[in-house]
Amino acid sequence: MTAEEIIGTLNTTASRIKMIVVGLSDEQLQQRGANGHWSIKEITGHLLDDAVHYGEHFRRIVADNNPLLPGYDQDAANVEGDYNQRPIGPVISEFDRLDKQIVALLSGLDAAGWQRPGVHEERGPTTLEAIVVHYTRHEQEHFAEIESRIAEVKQARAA
Ligand code: NI
Repeated sequence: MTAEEIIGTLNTTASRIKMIVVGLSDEQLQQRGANGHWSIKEITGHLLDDAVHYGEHFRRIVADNNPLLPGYDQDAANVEGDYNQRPIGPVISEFDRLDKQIVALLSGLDAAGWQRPGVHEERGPTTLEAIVVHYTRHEQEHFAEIESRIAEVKQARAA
C-alpha cells in the first residue's frame, strides 16, 4: 500500500460514510446484522475507537524510542461507547477529525520516519508503516462492511 493510498483513504473514509448513510432511519442505523454483529452506528463507533487507539500508537512511535504499544478490548470499547444510543453525525465528525490528525502526523515524516520501530503487545516488533497499513486496511474493510450492511437494511425495509 502506497503512502498516497493510505493518506487518500484516511482523508476520505469519514466523509464517504457520511454520504452513504444519508436518508437512513435511526432504526436502520441501529439494526444489528443477521449474525448479531454490529449495527452501522456501532461499526462507525468502532472506527472512531480505533482512530483514538491507533492515533495514540502513531504519536508514541514517532515521539518515543521503540515504545511498547498496548492492545485494547474493542468489544468492551464498543459497549462502553454505547453508539446505538448516540447520533451518528458527531461520531463521524470526531472520526474525521482524528483521521485528519493522523494524516497531518504522517505527512510530516520522511522515509526513515515511516520505518520507526515499536513493539505491539500482541503482534510483536513492528514499524510505523506496518501499523499504519494495518489501520488503513482495517478502515477499508469496515467501510465495505458498512456498504453491505446498508444494502441489507434497505432490503429488509423493501421486504
Ligand atoms: Ni475491526
